[in-house]
Amino acid sequence: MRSYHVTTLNEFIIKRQADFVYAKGELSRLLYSIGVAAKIVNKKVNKAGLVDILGEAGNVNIQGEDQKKLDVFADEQFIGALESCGEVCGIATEENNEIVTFDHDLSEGAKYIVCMDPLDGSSNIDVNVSVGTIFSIYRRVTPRGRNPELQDFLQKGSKQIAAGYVIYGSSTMMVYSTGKGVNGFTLDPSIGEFCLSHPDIKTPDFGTIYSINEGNYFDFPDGVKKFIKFCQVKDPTNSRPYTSRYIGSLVSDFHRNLLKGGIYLYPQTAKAPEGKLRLLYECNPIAFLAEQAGGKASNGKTRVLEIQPDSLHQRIPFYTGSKNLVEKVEELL
Ligand code: AHM
Ligand code: MG
Repeated sequence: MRSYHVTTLNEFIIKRQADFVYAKGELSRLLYSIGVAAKIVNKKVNKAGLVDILGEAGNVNIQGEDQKKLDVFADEQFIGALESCGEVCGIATEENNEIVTFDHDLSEGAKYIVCMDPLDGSSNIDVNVSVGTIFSIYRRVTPRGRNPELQDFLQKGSKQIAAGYVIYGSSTMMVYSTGKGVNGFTLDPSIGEFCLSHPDIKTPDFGTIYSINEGNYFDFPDGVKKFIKFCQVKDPTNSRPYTSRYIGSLVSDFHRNLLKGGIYLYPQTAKAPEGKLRLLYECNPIAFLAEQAGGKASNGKTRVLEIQPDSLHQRIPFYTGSKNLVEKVEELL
């Protein structure tokens, strides 16, 4: 008789705890809480297409409760989960202008802070396109036992302890790294568990997909325009190895390119002179995963993980994915 065993996210987190000599389970509990909140958000995202039937966001539903916009709902879920897990002393999210600090007894002495985009690409929900949650975990730098400060959040990406994303797609996945490779878990809805489906993800060194909003072409720096032409022109063997794919949902575009090999580009534009994507909770965690999978992430000049942040919602130009393509963009820029 054959026996099948799936490794659940929770089992995996606990097994991996042993990789860290003095680990006391704090990070494990934190990651576990993110997994639980992700399942709750997933349930809500899956029902998003029913809002026209059950009531629009901003309206009052049949039970008399206010319907919340999904990004606000996701923000509240993750903040609530991280606050009650007791391992986090504060969080910065796309939905909050300032840092949110947890100053009750439970979080007293917690050593981690989290930066998060609770529901990235949420403008795509109306048309049933995959969206995602992106998270980044740091150890605080100010002393424990009091409220965290801005400087705890303005750390270089290279200081991340862990980072990951959840993709709410044709299936829901959580992909994360604690700095020892990248692993992906697919949610099995029948048992309500994330199961290890993509162990030790490595991205191809030579990618062929490029993902960029070409509608902004005339605003792009010359180097990016040259890069697009480089991808479009046939090579000496008269074939065209590169192909363009752009969903407009960072987690989905990055996830596809991570598995298949490619580059995601969001340069500065006239509308977004600093770039569009946020360093703390979009670029840094994605860059951490890209590097852990053998890829690269750059702002065109500098390794993303080496950039010293100066504000919570700072934006940067962002190029990430397979080595051959990120190096090519850097060369042309
Ligand atoms: P958001 O944080 O407001 O959702 O914006 C981020 C999203 C990314 O997911 C996506 O890659 C990018 O914005 C798409 O931007 P554009 O529509 O300009 O191509
Ligand atoms: Mg976002």
